[in-house]
Amino acid sequence: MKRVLSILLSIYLLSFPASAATFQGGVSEQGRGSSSRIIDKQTGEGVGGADIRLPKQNYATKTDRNGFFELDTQLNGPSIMSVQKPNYKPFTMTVDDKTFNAPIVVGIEKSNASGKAIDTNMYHLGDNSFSELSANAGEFTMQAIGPFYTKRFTLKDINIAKPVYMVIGSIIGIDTAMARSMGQNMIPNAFASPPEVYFNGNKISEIQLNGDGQRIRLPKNLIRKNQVNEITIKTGRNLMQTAYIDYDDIEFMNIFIEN
Ligand SMILES: [Ca+2]
Repeated sequence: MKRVLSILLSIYLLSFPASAATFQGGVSEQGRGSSSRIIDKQTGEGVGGADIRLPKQNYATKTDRNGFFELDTQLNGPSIMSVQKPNYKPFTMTVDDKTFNAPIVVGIEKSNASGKAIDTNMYHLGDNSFSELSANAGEFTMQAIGPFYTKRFTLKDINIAKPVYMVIGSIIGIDTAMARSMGQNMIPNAFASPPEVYFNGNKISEIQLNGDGQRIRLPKNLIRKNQVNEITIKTGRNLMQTAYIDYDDIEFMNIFIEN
């Protein structure tokens, strides 16, 4: 038995070179395998028949029965890639034209009671007017729904004694001064105020940077257990434009609650 286990372990290690790590639930750790693949984070086995989507490119594909996939589409600038499979937590990550220069390995997790999906759709906030140098450069196929997004949901089966987080799977297009200083956009002389997050009518956070798996703690005193709760995400404005209101055009996808 021990021998079988050690052989299995060697096979596992062989299939993952020492330098390779996997993308872990929203944390953008760079992973490099021999071919792009979706695996089960716990077992390391390929996940077949997973849906892979790039909503901005209006592109969709599926993994083969061993979890391998190829993206046959052009990426101009950052884009959100989603991976969905029944019984697994919806997963998103930000990709760009460099991501697939070498194949990647993405680990997805079985869904459990600690994660609750609120909204797995992709949304574009703003006014469809943006600079080619912004953090969201590239073609928009989605029309903006306006400057804010609101979602109502019931918080059932949560343990208030433990921290409760709202997680945004992926967000792109934020043009704050901080995003610019981090090299996330190249606009030389314009920047925007950060998107604001409201929970049950109270401002609880500002989002300064683009990225995956951003967790925002929901203040305990604001949580309405077993009742309807409401989150609102309001995009920022271009602070250099005073003649008219120019909302920052951002896109986000996959909102869930972690407890
Ligand atoms: Ca705009």
